Amino acid sequence: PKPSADPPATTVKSYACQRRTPLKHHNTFLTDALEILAENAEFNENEGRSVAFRRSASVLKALPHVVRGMDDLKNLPCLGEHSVRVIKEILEDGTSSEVESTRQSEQYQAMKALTGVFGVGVKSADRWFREGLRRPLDLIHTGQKLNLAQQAGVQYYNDLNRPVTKREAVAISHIVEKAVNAVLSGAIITLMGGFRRGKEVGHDVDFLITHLEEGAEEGLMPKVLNWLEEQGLLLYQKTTRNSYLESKDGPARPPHNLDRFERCFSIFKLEKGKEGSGTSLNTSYDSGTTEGITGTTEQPGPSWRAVRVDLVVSPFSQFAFATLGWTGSKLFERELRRWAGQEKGMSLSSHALYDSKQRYLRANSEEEIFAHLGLEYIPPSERNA
Ligand code: DCP
Ligand code: MG
Repeated sequence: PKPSADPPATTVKSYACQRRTPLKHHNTFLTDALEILAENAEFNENEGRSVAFRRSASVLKALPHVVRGMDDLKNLPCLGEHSVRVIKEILEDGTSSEVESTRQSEQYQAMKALTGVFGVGVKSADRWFREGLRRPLDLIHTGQKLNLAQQAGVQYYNDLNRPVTKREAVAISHIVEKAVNAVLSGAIITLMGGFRRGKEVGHDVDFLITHLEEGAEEGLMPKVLNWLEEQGLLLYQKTTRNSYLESKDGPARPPHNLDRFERCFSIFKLEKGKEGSGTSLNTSYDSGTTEGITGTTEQPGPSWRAVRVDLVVSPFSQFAFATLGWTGSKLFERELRRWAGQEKGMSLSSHALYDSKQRYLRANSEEEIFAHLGLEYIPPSERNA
């Protein structure tokens, strides 16, 4: 330790939505560890603990330098006692015993593997773990009753756990554009989620679809899905109507906006070797095999792979909110809503923003929403909280 002047203290704001968090940062050796503990807390359905670890990790992601000693943590917000203890151990010993024992625990590994099956949540995974199941194939061997999503999840397990590349995301974009354009002209299709934030890989590909003409987007989802099915491009799909009623409902809320948000969880069949060519569509797929919700019993082979794709349709009046809500990261979203509620008495969703007097605040861009919230605009590439 040298007695010279300290480097200027880094000031870090306490809400993730007040900070710039780049994709690549300097402290993955710490954040990976904290995120293991966050994940394990989720497996134990301890949300408070999980969010605490995620917030700690997120603060370290925003630092412009490597954390080398405990002095570097001075004045940082959100670092709870437990996180500080873990960080200290890693700085001193190179690893944290708690993180390592978690990583190696049978429960963590089994929960990770079982929740890694598309359609399997923490509750089912935990029940199966208690029944002695450990791996996805155990679900088959022990004859568990699986819903259609889980059946597809097991069937395409390897593909769905292989990261989707940017190149593949672009290939899927071309397919989605072609599908949407075939059933409605003038629709706007935007890549959301991690890829919008600049990630090179993702666990899925997220799209938001809208149309400048309010109402033109109605009924779009089933038509798009039909088209995709006819082309043999869907391995699985399930559409849910997003219940826009779940939050507190003010009289100012325009009734025609209710129940219009549709989300489709799907699995695409992506032909290999055509990524990025712009002509990923191919009519040589076996015909008539995609009826219903699990279309095919084929296994991915050398010619194609399964890819998780989420499609969301939004009316244009909600497009800015939907864009902000679907860009992520998940923690950034959570922090935006917390900021809105706790600091501004407002209520933010992917549909709308209401002020403290329940008045609807109109917005045509993400920039306007940040302004309504009294926040400096943070571009998508710096929302990797
Ligand atoms: N989202 C959210 N809350 C949810 C689900 C989604 O806020 N319960 C938002 C934020 C996410 C975006 O939707 O960024 C897409 O969700 P993903 O799970 O696909 O997350 P990412 O795209 O960020 O990550 P990945 O690269 O793993 O797909
Ligand atoms: Mg995603």
